[in-house]
Amino acid sequence: MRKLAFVIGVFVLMVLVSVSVSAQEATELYITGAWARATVAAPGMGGMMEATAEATPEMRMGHMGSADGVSAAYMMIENPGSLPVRLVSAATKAAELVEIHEIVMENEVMKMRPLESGLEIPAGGSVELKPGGYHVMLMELTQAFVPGKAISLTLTFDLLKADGTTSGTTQDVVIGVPILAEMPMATPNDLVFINAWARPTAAAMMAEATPEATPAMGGMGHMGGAGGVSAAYMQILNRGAADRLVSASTDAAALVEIHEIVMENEVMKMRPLENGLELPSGERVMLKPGGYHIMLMELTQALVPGDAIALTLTFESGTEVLLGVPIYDAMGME
Ligand SMILES: [Cu+2]
Repeated sequence: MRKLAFVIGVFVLMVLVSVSVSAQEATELYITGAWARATVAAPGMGGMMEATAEATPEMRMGHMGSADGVSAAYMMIENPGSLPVRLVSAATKAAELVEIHEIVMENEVMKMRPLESGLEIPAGGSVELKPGGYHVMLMELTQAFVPGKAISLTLTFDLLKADGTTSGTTQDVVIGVPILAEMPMATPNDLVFINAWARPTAAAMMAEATPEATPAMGGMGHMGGAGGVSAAYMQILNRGAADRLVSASTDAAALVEIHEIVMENEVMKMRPLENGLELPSGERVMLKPGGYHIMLMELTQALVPGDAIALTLTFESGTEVLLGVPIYDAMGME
């Protein structure tokens, strides 16, 4: 009898453990207001920015303007989950060296240093990365950071147990980070964009084409480099009043429309949403392959995995959001 109770006990324990693991796998973070500082002036203006006038403390300390260049990325990270997480590292192909930094005062001198154990975001809490504080330091840049462009940034989080110790599991979150010449105005974060991604246009990706990319769909078989088509997907969580996504634009595509896919006489068709995409208050709307999507047509450049595009979303309320959208194939990740 005691042995049976033990076996049942072990079984119950295993079930509990597996439940907690799957709960951790479902960890979802809300990352809003991401941006990175430009290292050059806007196109056409020419030359390097005046480092002293424009750079954030991080960049001045990092010898901005030197040949290899530095920048920093900022954002708000919210953790709506029931367990804490810790941002332990970040990576991007736009920089060889990426560190999570903090800025501290030592003997009245501002210094920045790597966060040895990462940056913890408590359960139900949030942490803001901003100029003069926590930041993702981008060093040994592999490209100029041009205003209006965006970079793809992979954030690696250690999933923690309730007591703050590691669960041994990490989770990568890929975000797009738009590049700005100066710190943006604080914007309301009623709208949260989760898991945004845009389809690569490389030929190798055609095998996984979805309806949006199928030649049968309005003859849009031009997946490929410039002049081709792609689509952006994301989840939009509206924590504010009811609103509508009415338009989108990016310098990566000459023509951008908000589409839906419908069945007409047993034929799948996509068409523009005449009145935009409704975003009911308190709800989450999914843009995904085979459903709502932001159609990118007349591409001005190939969309290469590991890069990102800057997408401006305009809402009926007048809100405008500049969102970085990383280019990668998320098809196998749902
Ligand atoms: Cu479409």
